[in-house]
Amino acid sequence: MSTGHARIAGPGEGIGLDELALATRNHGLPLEALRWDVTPPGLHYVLTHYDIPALDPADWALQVTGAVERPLQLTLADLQRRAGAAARVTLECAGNGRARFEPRPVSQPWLLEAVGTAEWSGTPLAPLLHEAGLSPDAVDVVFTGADHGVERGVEQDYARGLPVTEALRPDALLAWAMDGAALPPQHGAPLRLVVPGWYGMAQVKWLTRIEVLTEPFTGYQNATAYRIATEAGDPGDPVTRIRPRALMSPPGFPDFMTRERFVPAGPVTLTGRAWSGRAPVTAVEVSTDGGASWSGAELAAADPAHPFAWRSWSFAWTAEAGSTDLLVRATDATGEAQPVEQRWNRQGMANNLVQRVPVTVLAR
Ligand SMILES: Nc1nc2c(c(=O)[nH]1)N[C@H]1C(S)=C(S)[C@@H](COP(=O)(O)O)O[C@H]1N2
Ligand SMILES: [Mo]
Repeated sequence: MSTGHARIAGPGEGIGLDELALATRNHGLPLEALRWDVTPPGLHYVLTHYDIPALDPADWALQVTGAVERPLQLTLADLQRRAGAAARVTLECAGNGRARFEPRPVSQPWLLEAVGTAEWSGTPLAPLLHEAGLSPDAVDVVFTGADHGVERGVEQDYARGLPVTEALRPDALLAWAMDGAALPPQHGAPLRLVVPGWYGMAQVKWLTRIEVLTEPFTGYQNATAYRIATEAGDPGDPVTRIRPRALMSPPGFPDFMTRERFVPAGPVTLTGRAWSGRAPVTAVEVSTDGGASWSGAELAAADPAHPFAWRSWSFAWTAEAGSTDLLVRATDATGEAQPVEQRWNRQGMANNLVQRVPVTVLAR
């Protein structure tokens, strides 16, 4: 029986072996890697629902079908002869922050680290849809991957529908390269979709099929999985663009097991990154007293060449011996700041609760 809802962990229930199995397959960004503008290969987070499919680029082809005048079939070589395009984009999984929800929806147990920034390159999507002659009545465009599995009793190919207005954005691209090299298997080789600003679930990997629909797509990943609802049975709202978030590179040095941070007393420059998929980040604030007071951080100027890439921030802190919690929060041009109290939902989606970094400052 499929409910589409994540099971909610019981009071005090620890992370189970099923969640651990997901966590070891789907790794996050080590937060110290926030130091790079573009995440070094291998440190970008990975999220794969089923298995990485076996695809031979030599006999792989992309179908463009559905409500189009001229269905297309293109090999990788066909695609690579088309106009080129590239974009530096910060991707974040919609489940980022799930394991911090109380109670915890049981699924991939991300804390904060399901994020990364890459230079994606390939060819723009819109000209391909126009060449196929998409119907003027088009509503959604469905992107299907070669990976196959079962989720809450529903067997499926991974498929996501995207509103046609988003699919026709000039910056949506079909990417065959990441950071200047062929896509690695875990990131969708030979071809994936990149729609800047949207949470990760929209960035379909191992793409084999693009289908134009004249009505809304009702597949599992749109209608059931990626929803924001608090009540069982409530269809809720779809997960779409990335909410604002700032993260801090944890300062000082960690305890191996607890990850608690130790920082020598004195001047410390706190640094990190901030992003939003909805509107430019307008402010980053830091609290060094556990959230009692907030001060503005220095935010790097927006780079018009990379509107959907994270921006760096820094904050000068004078650390005094003792224990404290460091917090950071971003606000974007919609006016919305990250919440300091959780805004819970059943699927554990889009939890942009502020990061809290407990620190012990060592007297020197
Ligand atoms: N075909 C396919 N595409 C997919 C997924 C998947 O399981 N299958 N996972 C999605 C999710 S939930 C996320 S967060 C991103 C992760 O992209 P990455 O692994 O390249 O970081 O891929 C998306 N694209
Ligand atoms: Mo995701």
